[in-house]
Amino acid sequence: MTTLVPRRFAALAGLVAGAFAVTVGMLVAAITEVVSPIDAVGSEVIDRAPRWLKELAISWFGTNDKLALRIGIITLLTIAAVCLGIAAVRRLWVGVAGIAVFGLVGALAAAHRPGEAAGAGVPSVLGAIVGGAALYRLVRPRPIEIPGESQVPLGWDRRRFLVASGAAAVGATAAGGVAQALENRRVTRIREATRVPLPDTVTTDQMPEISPAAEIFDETPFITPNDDFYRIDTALSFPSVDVDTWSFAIDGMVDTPLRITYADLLALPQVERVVTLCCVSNEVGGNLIGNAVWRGVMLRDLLDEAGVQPDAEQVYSTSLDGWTCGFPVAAAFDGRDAMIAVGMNGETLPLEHGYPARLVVPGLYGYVSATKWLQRIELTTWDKEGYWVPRGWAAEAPIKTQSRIDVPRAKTVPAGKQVIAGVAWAQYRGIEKVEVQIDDGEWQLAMLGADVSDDAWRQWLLEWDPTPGLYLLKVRATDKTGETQTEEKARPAPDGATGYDTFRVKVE
Ligand SMILES: Nc1nc2c(c(=O)[nH]1)N[C@H]1C(S)=C(S)[C@@H](COP(=O)(O)O)O[C@H]1N2
Ligand SMILES: [Mo]
Repeated sequence: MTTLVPRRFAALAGLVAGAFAVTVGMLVAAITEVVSPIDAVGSEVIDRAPRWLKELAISWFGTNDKLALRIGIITLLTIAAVCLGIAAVRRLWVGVAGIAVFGLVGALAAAHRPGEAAGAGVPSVLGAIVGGAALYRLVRPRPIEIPGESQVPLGWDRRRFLVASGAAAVGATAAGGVAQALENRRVTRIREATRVPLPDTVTTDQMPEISPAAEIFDETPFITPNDDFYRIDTALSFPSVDVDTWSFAIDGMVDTPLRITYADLLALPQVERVVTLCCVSNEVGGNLIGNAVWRGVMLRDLLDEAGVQPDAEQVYSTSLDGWTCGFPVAAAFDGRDAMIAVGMNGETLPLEHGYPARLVVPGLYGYVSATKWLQRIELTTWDKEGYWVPRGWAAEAPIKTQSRIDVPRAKTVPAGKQVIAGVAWAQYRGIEKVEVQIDDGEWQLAMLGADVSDDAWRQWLLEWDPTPGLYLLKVRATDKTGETQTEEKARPAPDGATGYDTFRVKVE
């Protein structure tokens, strides 16, 4: 005869065992420097998510979408662990098998990640074994001991249960803490390396002259500081890089495949260019856009050295974490300054933005061109598809002419002299003019900030002296080909949002 663990304690047992499984998996992964089980599953979710879900995640959570994903996974695991704990009371094998299934999913996900070997599945397997053992230990039915005639049957021993679960909880917390500390140490190690300044070897060839006249209002600085620069990528953890061993290849349909180390890259002639980078997921009026001075090597120089074969159609690049994208070979040779960047705004390229090297191609959305943590540049045909293409995004994606209202920012402003201001961009074509419409009035020409580069955005400003009332502000830009941005509203997918940015403001 046996006595069963009460339900709420069973739930606790499931929770503790689940936590133990996950944290031991994380710890083993951190020690062996392979992808953590949670990140592996998270990355698989990202890779498999349909387009509408990705769009929804970005529109709900913006650049916090990864945090939201982690919280989502942990919530699901918590619910599953509680259910497995309760189920294990009546059928112990259900609980243990459930943990095994989660372990298997984690192991398969980890082994499937680009750049990870089959051994990356080991942490999940070990975690599942430890978690399964903990669950077994906690909810295993015990024979009832009847020590003395006059005493109640002991059976399930609450005190013993609480001590065991307490110990498991402490173990899980310790494993999780050490795992996190090791991961932090790994990232700190790479960040330290990014603090090494780049050699002072930029050629003065077309150095960007950023005249003060580019800055005609303060709210949106012409150059976006690195810390404020938007970050979009599929990476849940940063790839491990060591510039002493890192190199990238230029190969595929070339005469001479190249392998270029960090030292090689820094020894090549360095240039600087002001280029505004923009995400295709940027909504009209959105902030997934930033302007920086990129420093690096002209891509065409390296491609010339490799000798691109005439049949090559696509410059297809891969990152250290297995992300891919591609753009037409023509874009590397049509005169635009596509570059392999190693520096950003006077600093070594930050880890978030692709250290040690990334691609920057003026006039193309990031998802087809701007590979961070560069690993390989392959010359190939359009048969190969970049990461986002099979996920419903266009294969070719030139940046659309757009403009944004940044001032006024508040919904209510006092009457009197002030400005309406913002930025406009049409990378590689350049901005010709910006016009503002107030309610149904005439389109008025805005004043433009200095034209630093056709590849960079331009600030614009219109003086305004409103009396109290409600106003609807609209902006539109015209690029140097004479084309005015379309008023037609389109969602970001498949190749970039369109429509006029508007702002409704109350003047008091
Ligand atoms: N390795 C890698 N590079 C990547 C991506 C990615 O997911 N992984 N995302 C691209 C996208 S969609 C954009 S918009 C830009 C954003 O660059 P940033 O994060 O430096 O602003 O990086 C591109 N490069
Ligand atoms: Mo993007």
